[in-house]
Amino acid sequence: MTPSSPSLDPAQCAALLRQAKSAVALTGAGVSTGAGIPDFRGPNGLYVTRRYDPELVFSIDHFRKDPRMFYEFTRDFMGTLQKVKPTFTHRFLARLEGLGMLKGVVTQNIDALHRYAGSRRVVEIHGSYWSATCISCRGAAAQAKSYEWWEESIRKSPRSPVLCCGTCGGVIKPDVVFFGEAVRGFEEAVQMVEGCDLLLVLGSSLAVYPAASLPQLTRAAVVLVNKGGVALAPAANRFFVEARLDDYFSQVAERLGIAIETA
Ligand code: CNA
Repeated sequence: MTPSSPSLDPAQCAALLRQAKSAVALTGAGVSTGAGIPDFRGPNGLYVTRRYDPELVFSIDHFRKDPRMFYEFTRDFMGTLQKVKPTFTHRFLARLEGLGMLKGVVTQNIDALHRYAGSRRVVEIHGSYWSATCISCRGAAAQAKSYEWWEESIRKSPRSPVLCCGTCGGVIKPDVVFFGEAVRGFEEAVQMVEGCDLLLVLGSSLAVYPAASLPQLTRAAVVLVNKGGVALAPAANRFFVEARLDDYFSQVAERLGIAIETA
């Protein structure tokens, strides 16, 4: 990952977690690949397979002109999401929070798997499919609150998968943050990171701003666990661990004596 920078073995990570009073996790797409959801920049990521072009799919300008590509992506994505379960790492983070060892999770992910795993304080800075709004009248699409709703609604209208507002006929857009839109809950995310005494940065290339700026806001220990490169310069408080998340955190959990039920 960053060869010249220090790493941290699972026992050392467990020791940091034991000492921490206000640990926080910042997660990216890599935390969900173990559940079968491709990331953007890993070997099966959208930037590599090019099945969908993420910059078009998640472009707000393109969506306003023609939302069909986004809806085709959403139909496939919902098909995948219905089958997935939170990974070991999602469940481990929820358990840490339950034990009072983690203050909460800031996530760039839109898959809501932290919620499914039982995490209570989750700041989804790139939004999620949990709610949706009409781009014309700004009315909330009240029923949009589960993968099942999206999957079923799109399946019911196979000829034109684009969902429209019951009030004005405008296009419904999930409250996922697109390229060109402002992130959500960023103030809370900044407060959490500034107030933490340990930051876990998990499964993120840190290529997307402003999320990528968060680890720079703290002098507390920052443990980055990722397969592949991370765009953060080495520093005395930063530990770079090149590992698969579920493998690494199952060892950390073992050192902490925390048993996580298998899904
Ligand atoms: P990214 O840029 O794709 O980085 C993910 C990183 O995780 C890559 O460096 C991978 O090599 C690494 N990785 C993949 N699997 C593992 C694993 N099992 N263990 C350790 N490391 C692994 O994604 P970021 O989150 O950094 O980029 C932010 C984008 C991606 C946000 O806008 C997200 O909304 C968007 N995204 C989200 C999802 C999701 O919700 N699951 C999926 C794909 C993209």
